[in-house]
Amino acid sequence: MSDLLRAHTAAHDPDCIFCKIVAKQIPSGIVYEDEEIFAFHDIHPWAPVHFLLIPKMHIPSMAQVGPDQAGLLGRMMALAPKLALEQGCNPYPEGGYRMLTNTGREGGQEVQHLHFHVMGGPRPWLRG
Ligand code: IU
Repeated sequence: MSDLLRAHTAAHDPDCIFCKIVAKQIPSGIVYEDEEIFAFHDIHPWAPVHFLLIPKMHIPSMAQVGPDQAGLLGRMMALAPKLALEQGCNPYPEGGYRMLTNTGREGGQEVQHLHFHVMGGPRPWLRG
């Protein structure tokens, strides 16, 4: 782990709502779970399919990510198309999905635990 990430990261932040979701202290619509990755339905979906893909480890945002997290992030990116199809997104290229992450206040980030929005399904959507 990089010094930067160590300085900003604990495995679990007791005050973080997404850490509580990962720990199942707060219920969620679970889409996927393995040792290091968790996915659940967004409570306020913007699209017919809208789930959040997160690391179980408490990483506040992309601003704390460095080369040591490349493997984890790669596994998350590679998982997204599989989960998107399982959740009802139509196949590429007519279907597909949108994946985005907000970073920091000016980037529109509201929850300070790294998360990727995965959205898809027939348009139009609420946003974009
Ligand atoms: P943002 O990128 O930090 O702005 O997105 C946070 C998302 O987390 C937003 O779409 C919320 O609807 C979603 N969310 C959730 O699914 N469950 C929760 O308990 C909370 C937020 I708090």
